[in-house]
Amino acid sequence: MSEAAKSKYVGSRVKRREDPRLLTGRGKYVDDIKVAGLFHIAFRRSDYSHAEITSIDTEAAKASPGVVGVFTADDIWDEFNPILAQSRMRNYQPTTMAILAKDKVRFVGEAVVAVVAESRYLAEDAAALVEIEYNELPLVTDPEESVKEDSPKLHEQLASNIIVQREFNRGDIDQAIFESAVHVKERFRFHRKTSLAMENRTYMAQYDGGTEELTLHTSSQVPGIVRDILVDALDIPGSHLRVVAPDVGGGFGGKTSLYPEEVLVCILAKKLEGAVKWTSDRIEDLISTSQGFDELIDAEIAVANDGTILGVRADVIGDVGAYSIYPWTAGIEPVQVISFMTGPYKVEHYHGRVRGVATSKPPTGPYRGVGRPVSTFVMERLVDMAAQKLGMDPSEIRRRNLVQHDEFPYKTASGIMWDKSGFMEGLEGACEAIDYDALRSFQAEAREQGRMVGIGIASFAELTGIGSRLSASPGMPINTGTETATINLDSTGGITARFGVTSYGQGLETSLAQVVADELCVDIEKVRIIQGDSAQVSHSTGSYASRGAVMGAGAAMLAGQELLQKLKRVASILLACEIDQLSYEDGVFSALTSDNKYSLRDLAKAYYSQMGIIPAPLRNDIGDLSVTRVYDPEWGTTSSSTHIAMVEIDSETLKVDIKKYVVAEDCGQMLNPMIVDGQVHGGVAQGIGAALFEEMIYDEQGQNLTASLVDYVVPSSTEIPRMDVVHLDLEKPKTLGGVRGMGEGGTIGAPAAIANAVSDALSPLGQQVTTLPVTPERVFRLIEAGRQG
Ligand code: MCN
Ligand code: SMO
Repeated sequence: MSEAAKSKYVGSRVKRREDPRLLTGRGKYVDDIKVAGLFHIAFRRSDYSHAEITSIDTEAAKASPGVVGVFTADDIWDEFNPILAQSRMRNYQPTTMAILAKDKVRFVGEAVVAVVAESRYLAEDAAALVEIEYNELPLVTDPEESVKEDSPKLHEQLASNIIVQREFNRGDIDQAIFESAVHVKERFRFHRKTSLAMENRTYMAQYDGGTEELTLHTSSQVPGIVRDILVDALDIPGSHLRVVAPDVGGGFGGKTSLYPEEVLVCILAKKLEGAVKWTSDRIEDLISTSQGFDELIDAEIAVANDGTILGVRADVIGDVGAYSIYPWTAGIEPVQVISFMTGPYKVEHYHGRVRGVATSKPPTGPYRGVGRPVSTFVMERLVDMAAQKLGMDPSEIRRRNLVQHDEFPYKTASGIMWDKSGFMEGLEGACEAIDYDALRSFQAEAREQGRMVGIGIASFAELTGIGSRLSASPGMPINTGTETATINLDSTGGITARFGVTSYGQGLETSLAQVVADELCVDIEKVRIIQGDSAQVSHSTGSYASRGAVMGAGAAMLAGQELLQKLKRVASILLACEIDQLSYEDGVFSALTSDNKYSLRDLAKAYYSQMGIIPAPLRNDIGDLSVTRVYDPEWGTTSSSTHIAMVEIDSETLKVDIKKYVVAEDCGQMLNPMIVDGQVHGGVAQGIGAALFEEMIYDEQGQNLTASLVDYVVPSSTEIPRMDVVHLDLEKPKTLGGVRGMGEGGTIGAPAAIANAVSDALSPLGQQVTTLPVTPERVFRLIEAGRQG
């Protein structure tokens, strides 16, 4: 909220304006768009994880009813420029994105042949008739094997399977360990996940041969990024390529990358001079959308007698799958694990190393939290294990190590700058809200009765709203540092605000309307928000990395303030008074010197249509009643939070029941507290999934054993507890409006809090959770080990 504007909406629990539309089936998703003469794609995908393609026979498919074309890599090879995610990371080895597999397949589910037909049914029937012969190659499915020098290579042109490497070094970790009173060393594993948006990926491209315009409708979180790369890939000017993300049914990171199918619909629409669509079915989605996490972490912590953390070491192997995703690269997930490993704590000595290794699985990419759910899991487990050895309460060891008030800005061992945020207040706030001491007494009593009750704390910090001084991945091919907002008053008095940041469930359509309405002092119903259309803004990227609120609100404030200045100039002419003699309230200008009034509608009419009223030179000077502004928060800002969970493990079923859950968080100025609550609830729900249920399982052949929602288990409402969310009202950051991002935080804290709670419940048995998800089977094994050991 800029100082000039009154905050009528910002900070209020405004109901989401998109919900009536989305909840009553009136949303318009890509798959809902009706186009005459639309062609449909069905894919033949690879059944093998690593194989040469020795022959493809498409004759029978071509002859099948309704088929308009059957395409292999060779058929489209000349239609696009190679797509390569670049990075400045040392030792990074780029891999070219295959649109259709050429000569070789590298994971089960990789698209090999595209069949285009008059209906999806006919396309599927024909795709079944395609004959592909493969020559199987050595397996590259185990990351620990794949990392070895003598392992078979997935990409023959590369030096090794290690396609990403990075290291951070501060101080002397060996010395810190040597000097420590307590040293904990453990191997952790966080298994692979999928983003699992409700709406599967879906793309529809239309080519108009007359105007040479290409329009892509895509279920993307980042239509601006998609537009920019397609311009390069297809050699088509941006003016002739429109990329639209209409309603999008969730993304959670899985829709932040460019996908082969997205490029392919464009190539085929051009080739066939028509409209071509592909909508993923659930199986395709589970085997081909970028997946999350999947790291193996050897980690150590060195702690002094008084609980001070002396040093941390982490050696990470990330199983990044077969290719680098565009534009983030395969570094996006595993590199963040070591970048954020030391969390919100003061750690003087740190050594972090990561190797992202290629395996025959779908690429990993951003998934809500990106790296930080994993780093937080590891760090928070280490802290708890050290506390246990010291006989110190988990809350106390955190209290002693969190960056304190007067220590901000604090530079972490990996070079991240934490600006002032409520690290301590989060811990204290969560402890207070859950009545921590009472909970510990309750636990002690329950333990006496032989019940497995555990309490887990997780504190973390994240960087949100990052601007031009930081990129999600160093040296990425696409600039993702700024965002644009255009606000205009049209000749009927209509107010339209256009944004590059996109909405796909997280509520920006409402929260940005709140900001615009406040800046222009108008009723929120009067503000129309347009997002997700590359033709509406010159540059956009989209919403990811919890930046939508910071970027969008910042750009809206700048544009809104400037537009108001323009409107004041017009009003002062219309009301024949000086600007400082104007009063402006609820969309109506009045002169302090007379009874005259001008509503925005009358003002717009007068300005645009009643030519005699405004002198021409002034009109030429003021121009359109429209302002476009770009916001760049440069380094972004820190958000922080503490989660506390209490769980009880059922001794019969081994179900982990979450009895209590509290989140205390600092996201600066909330645009909409109801949306923030919802984001925390949803984020924690996904974190609970990651902690207890969700795992993408591949066998050693690289076959996905969880390619349906029967096998890939997500939590339902009955597994998600009631939660208390405490919003800390503290000093605001320097971002415009004092906003910090928060859309991912729930997912960052929950796996760690639950892993700590389950470990605490099992501590009488001397067991620690080191693998997530800690499914009932893993709980069983831990209990068995405890009973035997
Ligand atoms: N918000 C607010 N006040 C703040 C911060 C945020 O009111 N101080 C509101 C925002 O206005 C927005 C929401 O909370 O409506 C999230 O804002 P922000 O943290 O800026 O995150 P983004 O808008 O960039 O959204 C992306 C983020 C990410 S990275 C993932 S992944 C994710 C998430 O949000 N995917 C989601 N939340 C999701 N929620 C839904 N329903 N669906 C997804 O796919
Ligand atoms: S994983 Mo979120 O889209 O940055």
